[in-house]
Amino acid sequence: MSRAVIVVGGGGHAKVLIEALRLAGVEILGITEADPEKHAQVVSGVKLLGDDSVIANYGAEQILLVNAIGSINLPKDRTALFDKLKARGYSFATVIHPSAVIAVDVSLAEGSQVMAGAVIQPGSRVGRNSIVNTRVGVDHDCEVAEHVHLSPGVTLSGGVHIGSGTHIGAGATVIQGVTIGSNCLVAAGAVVVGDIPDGVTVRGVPAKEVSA
Ligand code: JB2
Repeated sequence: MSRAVIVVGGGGHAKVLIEALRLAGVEILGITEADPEKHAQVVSGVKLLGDDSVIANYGAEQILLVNAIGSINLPKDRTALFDKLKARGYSFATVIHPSAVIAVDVSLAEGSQVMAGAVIQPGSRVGRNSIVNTRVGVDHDCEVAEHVHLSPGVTLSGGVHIGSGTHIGAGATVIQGVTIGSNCLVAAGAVVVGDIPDGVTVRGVPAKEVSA
């Protein structure tokens, strides 16, 4: 990765990303943060530059952005931030922790983030702005769409498809060949053994739909 980056968001996910960026030898110019009360802080040794208006001080060809808005539910804020800054002409860095094990033919789209200890097996693809978080296993021939969050410890068996905007909670397991639609929420620890339509929330072992 050639260009220096600005990390957008100064919370817990920012710390995880900064660690991966540092180990990958990426220059970090600073963090932008929406909460003005945090502007005097330093996060993992990186200074906060101010709010997102600071980004306009840098040309889109000068820097790359890193989306540090995580999610514990549907990643709507993360998605909106990505779309807003893309519309302004900026590009996002793809962040890969050096300890991740990624097969040579795996496709990682713009702004995807692969954290420490993750394993992505041959034939799999990860879409734009998606997070493959700490110790996630993505087995062979999986399709993870854009704006998806695979929380720490998630296991996708072979041939699993995950639709855009879906959040898979920590430690959840999805068995071989299952398709989960867009904007779904899979609760932490769930075991998904059958397909899930768009917009559905499931929890439990085996995972069952949660009525709204
Ligand atoms: O539009 C924004 C914006 N919206 C929220 N622009 C900028 N620059 N910053 C924004 N923020 C800031 O992102 C919030 O003010 C907050 O400081 C930060 C989000 O940090 P927080 O600690 O609330 O969560 P997180 O997104 O870093 O991490 C969540 O998701 C991760 C995947 C947490 O739930 C983590 O525990 C989780 N591992």
